[in-house]
Amino acid sequence: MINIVLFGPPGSGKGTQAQNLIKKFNLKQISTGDLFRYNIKNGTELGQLAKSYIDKGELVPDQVTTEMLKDEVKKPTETNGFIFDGYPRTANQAEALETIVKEILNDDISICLSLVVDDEILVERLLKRGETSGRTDDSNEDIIRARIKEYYAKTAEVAELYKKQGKYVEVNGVGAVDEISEKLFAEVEKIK
Ligand code: B4P
Repeated sequence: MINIVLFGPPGSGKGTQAQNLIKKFNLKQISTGDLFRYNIKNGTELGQLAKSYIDKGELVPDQVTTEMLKDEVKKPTETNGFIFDGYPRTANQAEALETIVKEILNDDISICLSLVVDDEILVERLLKRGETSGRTDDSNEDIIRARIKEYYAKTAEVAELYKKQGKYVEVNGVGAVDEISEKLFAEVEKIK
């Protein structure tokens, strides 16, 4: 199996690149952001809780996020592996993911692909998406900047963990979507 952690700041293109990676390698994507948005849309208890954090640009508490992810990994599926998109975002989530992948899939994380994009480009991309997406967390520059700040405060440390394991690969996330995908494909081919 190929189990990919797709990593990077908000708006770095994780969701966009996950779409190309799943097609290329026949993987299943699990996006915690998408799962939260699905729950918010359907007015579930989990959605209401998540919304109160997402609307402020904060991370949803680890325990809630990890339980939701675990339920998704447990669902039976025919796949060559998983793309974890937007998870882990804290050191605690990274440890939890290791256990989940070992206990449920009897496997390991293969690689952490990290998309590197300058902060000002992130703000520009997210404001542009906010014009059409209806996403409350993309509607205002202060919330976008809060998300980027939260990323540096809590999420950047996840990179250290994968670096120690020799699984961390940085890819420039600026440029045409397909060109970035080709660079990601090449990194996955190396570990296949
Ligand atoms: P996510 O849904 O994960 O969203 P994201 O970080 O905003 O986006 P992503 O990096 O996937 O960017 P995308 O491809 O869409 O998280 C939303 C919120 O949910 C978080 O802030 C947090 O509150 C909560 N959450 C999620 N996971 C959590 C967790 N594990 N723990 C706690 N809380 C969690 O691209 C962005 C834009 O850029 C798009 O408009 C796209 O078209 C554009 N773009 C992409 N690639 C481009 C390129 N190469 N050139 C130009 N534009 C590009």
